[in-house]
Amino acid sequence: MSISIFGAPMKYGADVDGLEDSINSLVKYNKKLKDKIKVVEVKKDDKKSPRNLKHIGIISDYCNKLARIVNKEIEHSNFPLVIGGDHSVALGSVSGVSKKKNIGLFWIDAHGDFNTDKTTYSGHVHGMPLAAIAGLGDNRLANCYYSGSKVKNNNIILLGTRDFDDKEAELIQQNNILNISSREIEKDGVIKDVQLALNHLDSNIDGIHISLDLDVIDPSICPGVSVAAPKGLKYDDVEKILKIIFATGKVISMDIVEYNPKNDIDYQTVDILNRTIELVERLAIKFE
Ligand SMILES: [Mn+2]
Repeated sequence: MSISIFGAPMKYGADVDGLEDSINSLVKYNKKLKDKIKVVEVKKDDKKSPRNLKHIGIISDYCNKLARIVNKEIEHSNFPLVIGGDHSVALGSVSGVSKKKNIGLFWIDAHGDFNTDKTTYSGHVHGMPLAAIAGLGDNRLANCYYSGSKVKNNNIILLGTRDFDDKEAELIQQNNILNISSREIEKDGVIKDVQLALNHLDSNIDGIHISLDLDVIDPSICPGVSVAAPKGLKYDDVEKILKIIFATGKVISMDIVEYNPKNDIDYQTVDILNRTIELVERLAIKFE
């Protein structure tokens, strides 16, 4: 097995500037990554889109393309690692990984990302990918790469959350998604909550995908994200979470998203991103 790292410098899901420079800034910070990362280019969006689904056309095209690329890696038994860009790209990677597979999904994020075109206030698609993965929302998202839901509701775990829209929170409850907040993790400790989450998954899953949004980490140490939310996790906790999940030997793919160099301070966030990539490279090989 080898790791294939892809750069997905998408910004349209967050509809803010800065994310388009994510991969450039990362490889400037760690020049050794330059030859390792294959960038999946984002075209310029010049089409009109509805207010509740901003840039839907370019995002759904991109996710379909990324899904094909990621699926090819899975078929070759490689480990795809997608670096964002905004979190909408995870719809592409999860769609690619989950084709013909029953996967478990860890969505490690300050937010629920469980809005649909009906519940959203902002219209930003990076707040919708997890709902789309569960088969909800606009068809262009819910039917990405292949039609229907990508992961069974009971195999989706939200971890480290603390910031939801009202209707989004309702939708998460209605769909019985296991949601473990950052406050619960602080109270219980990482080991207990991640173990609880692992026990919640089907025992016969074909693999686990981890989608790590850097905004799960406290913004005082990880400010370079698009939508910062206070009272986040310590970086140490994120490392522990990854080590415990990888130790199952079931992790087959991962995303690390939302690094926005425009909001970074003193290279804190790019350093965390770089360290996390190095950790994932070690863990993926150790537990293959
Ligand atoms: Mn997210």
